[in-house]
Amino acid sequence: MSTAHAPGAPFGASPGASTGTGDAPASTHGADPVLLVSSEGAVRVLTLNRPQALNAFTTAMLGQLRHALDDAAQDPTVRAVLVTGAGRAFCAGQDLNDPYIKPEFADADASDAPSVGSTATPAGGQPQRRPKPKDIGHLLDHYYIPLALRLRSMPVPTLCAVNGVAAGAGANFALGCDLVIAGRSASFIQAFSRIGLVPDCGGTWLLTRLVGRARALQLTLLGEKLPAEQAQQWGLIARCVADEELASVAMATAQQLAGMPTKALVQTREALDDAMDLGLEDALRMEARLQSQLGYAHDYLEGAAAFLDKRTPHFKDR
Ligand code: LHQ
Repeated sequence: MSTAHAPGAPFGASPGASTGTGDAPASTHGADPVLLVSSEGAVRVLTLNRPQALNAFTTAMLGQLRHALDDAAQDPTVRAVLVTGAGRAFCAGQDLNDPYIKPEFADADASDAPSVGSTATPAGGQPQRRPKPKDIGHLLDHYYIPLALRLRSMPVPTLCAVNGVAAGAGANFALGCDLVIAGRSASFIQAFSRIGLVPDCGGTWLLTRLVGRARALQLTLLGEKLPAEQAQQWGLIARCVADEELASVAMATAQQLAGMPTKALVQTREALDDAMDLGLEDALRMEARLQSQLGYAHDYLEGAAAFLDKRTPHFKDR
């Protein structure tokens, strides 16, 4: 796959090898593609590409992201996935302008919904704007839940290079990746409470596990910006690096993951997640069951043999 550089994309993303603007697999028709897809060796790179709106998720982008993850999952040549954003942001969360969720407005007497904006009676007899509410949970059911589950069940390790602000669902999508590396100027904002919503895209599950209840509440209730450096100190993310080093460190880490025993890495992710809900004895038995299975696999036999032979192992299971 092409690795030609696209403007604003930190990795070798090629619009020609990317998805288009519809909720569909790869297409190059129409306007600028909202998701760029490229490969560097066994690393598949997905770049959110709506820099003018800080890469806020539209339904088109959400659909394409899921298709791109499906595609990477099914491609035996892919051994790691790296996600990042074009421009100065990683992702500002759900695009609040997307027609899928943006309330339509009706005149005051056309709805019993609450009015928005000023509560003062407008001068000149103009009717107040009243939103016609929509079921925004529908968007979660149809887009965010499948996306978050797809990400968490990837058969290869996933890494997010957070190149700028990550807000709302954008933050939680990033945190759903196996490893998160952020540039020093990046930040994480649980923006939901600012607009009257609860955390989504896995935020309730992820944040409590990653940083504990007190810090999860601090982040989600106040909706304040958490700088990347503090996010690392809190254990929310793996690493914080200089902005100018982000692309190279993230790619080197993704290449490192791609060269490792994929099946063991993925089963490690699953075991760590499952262990949160297990007692010690059940966790010990789960570990034994997984080792039993992996002990028959090529990668363990190769890894152990390579160690004893004092040579570099060549892993190939997926
Ligand atoms: C945006 C957005 C945006 C559209 C910046 N949408 N345009 C799930 C299901 C259902 C419903 C709702 O939500 C969800 C999940 C969620 O993700 S909810 C949370 C949604 N996200 C937010 O509330 C964050 C909104 N954005 C911000 O607070 C700021 O933009 C941040 C703090 C991210 C960045 O601030 P600045 O660096 O000062 O940039 P800016 O605010 O000037 O934004 C630059 C442009 O991007 C601007 O457009 P303009 O045409 O004026 O240049 C913004 O309107 C646009 N933009 N976020 N989510």
